[in-house]
Amino acid sequence: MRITNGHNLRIALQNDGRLTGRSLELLRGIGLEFEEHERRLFARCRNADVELLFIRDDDIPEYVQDGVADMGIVGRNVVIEKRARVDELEPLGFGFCTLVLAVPRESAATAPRDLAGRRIATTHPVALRAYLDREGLDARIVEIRGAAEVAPALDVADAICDLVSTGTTLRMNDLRRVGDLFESQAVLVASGAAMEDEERAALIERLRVRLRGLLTARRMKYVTLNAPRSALPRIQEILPGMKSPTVVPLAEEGMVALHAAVEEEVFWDVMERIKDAGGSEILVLPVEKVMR
Ligand code: PRT
Ligand code: ZN
Repeated sequence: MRITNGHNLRIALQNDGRLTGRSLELLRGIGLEFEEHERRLFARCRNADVELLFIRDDDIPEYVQDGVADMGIVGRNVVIEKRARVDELEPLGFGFCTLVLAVPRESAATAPRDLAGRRIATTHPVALRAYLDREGLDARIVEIRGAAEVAPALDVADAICDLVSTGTTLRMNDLRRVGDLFESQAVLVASGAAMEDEERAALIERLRVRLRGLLTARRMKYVTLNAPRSALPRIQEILPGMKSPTVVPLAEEGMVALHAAVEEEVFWDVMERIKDAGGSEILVLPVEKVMR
């Protein structure tokens, strides 16, 4: 399907970083076709009136706020740090991390309050300031650009406030987590101006609906199975979710085939109970494959 309404919609993405690959993959997943070339600022979509703009992630919130781009994909931590006035439309389920406070392993500090009067190095001074004010904690913020984790070893700071995902960086630098500020992930944001423009808002809404559908599909598995008709009420009770399953009669007398979508988190539990209830020939497919 061609998405076009005569209005150019511009989406800002990180040009080269942690979020780039998954952002592009998500946009392709909702049917946008484009070729991105390294170090190019723009990419046009072949099948939609959409243009991609590749920039540093730090610039994305402001560009979207000012309407230079209509939408963006960026870490929520960056939106917070830039104090950008943008509409957050959807969390995207990748780029998960937590902004934390950490101290050298040998430090006596065990909680954020122990950092009163201390120096904290961070690339997130705005978020840290807000946190310290909220907690009534008086500490000195040492704003840095690069790797915060080396600041204590260089005696530039007594603690750091940095993003953590696996925790490897903290461990490798002999740092210990003493408090969390907030959790973050990649989010889809839109500019207020674009949302007020009827045509652009309509296109944004279409892309958002597709994204939501794709993200939901990724959390689901599609199941087909056979069962005696007599087991149907029991199986329908076990199958949680979306809608009632599709039921198709089979050539074999008294047998039916069922099709249903099941959430990934409860999937194995549900499958075991369905087997106990008489289900057989269970076949599982990722919903995404079925969608296409
Ligand atoms: O060049 P540009 O400015 O565009 O990129 P950048 O270097 O500023 O950002 P980049 O690509 O490193 O991160 C982009 C976004 O990814 C961040 O804004 C976060 O929203 C998200 N993200 C998710 C992370 C991490 N996880 C993460 N672990 N960003 C940074 N880190 C760093 C962290 O700062 C620390 O140095 O990774 C280290 C810790 O990782 P672990 O796995 O060892 O805990
Ligand atoms: Zn950056």
